[in-house]
Amino acid sequence: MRIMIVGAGSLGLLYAAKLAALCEHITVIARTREQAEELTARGIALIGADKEKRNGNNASITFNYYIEEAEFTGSLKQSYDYLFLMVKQPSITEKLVAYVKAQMNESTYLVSFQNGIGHEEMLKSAISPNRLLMAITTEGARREGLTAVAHTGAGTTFLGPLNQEEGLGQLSHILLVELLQKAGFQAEMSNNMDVRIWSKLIINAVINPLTAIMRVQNGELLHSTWSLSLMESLYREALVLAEARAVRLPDTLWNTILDVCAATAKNHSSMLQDILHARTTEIDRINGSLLEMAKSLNLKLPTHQTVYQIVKALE
Ligand code: KPL
Repeated sequence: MRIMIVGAGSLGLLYAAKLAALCEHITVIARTREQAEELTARGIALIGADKEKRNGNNASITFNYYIEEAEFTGSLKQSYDYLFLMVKQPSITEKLVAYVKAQMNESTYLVSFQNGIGHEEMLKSAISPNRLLMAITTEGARREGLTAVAHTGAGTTFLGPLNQEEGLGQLSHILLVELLQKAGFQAEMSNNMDVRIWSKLIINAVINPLTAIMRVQNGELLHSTWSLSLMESLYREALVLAEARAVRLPDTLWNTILDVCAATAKNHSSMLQDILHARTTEIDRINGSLLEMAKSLNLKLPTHQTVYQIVKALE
């Protein structure tokens, strides 16, 4: 299989390192020339649960970079079966979407891995819905420097079409799921990605801002009654909103949130990583999206409003 991964952050490097030995070819697109050159010189080092740093077999990976400022006019040089879009949600700009589109041919599928909601509209306006898959993952990963990534917690990856009507008829994706499983990821096809996206939105809306504000690893949230009660308030407020929008969430979602904290106990959430590196966070697309939806329904989400304002101040 031939895969392009756009985004050389923690998830992009994790997936590239684990898939390298199983794919005919992988191209990783970094944001800067410096990172692409470092990766070309050193390859990706994967730090496993045992904290050992291993330089994998990167022979099948090439590294390149995307210049955000430049108008993209290049044409497709390689053909890919899948293009994994693994940049943070705020980086999905019209220019990036045009770049991504130019890397696809009529048989390439785009798999979009983001937290939050909102980006799917921009993708849908440029990429045919039958070429678009959404992915939701709870894998925990932390980038260390430009070329190393620590796998800080095993999670699950769900993939599926954006529109339920497209169903699971696309048997070809079974090969992708099997490939991910062979690489060591727990992966599944899903035909209710809307529910998965909402569930992940709530998981992130509960875990990410609190870890960013408290500057703690995900597991720490489980160790104090007051962080647990804040988590519960965030969860309950989000549930009221989901109900008002007739989104049917699994009854087990609260336990899933606790399980994600435990499974990624040593992880710095992506929002904490952004705050620590003075980057824009995804708060607008996570708690901010919930607040926008609540406003249009005349609902109040006071705990979300508070964490939103604190994270904005930290940004
Ligand atoms: O998705 C995550 C994130 O950090 O954005 C979790 C699952 C919370 C893992 O840290």
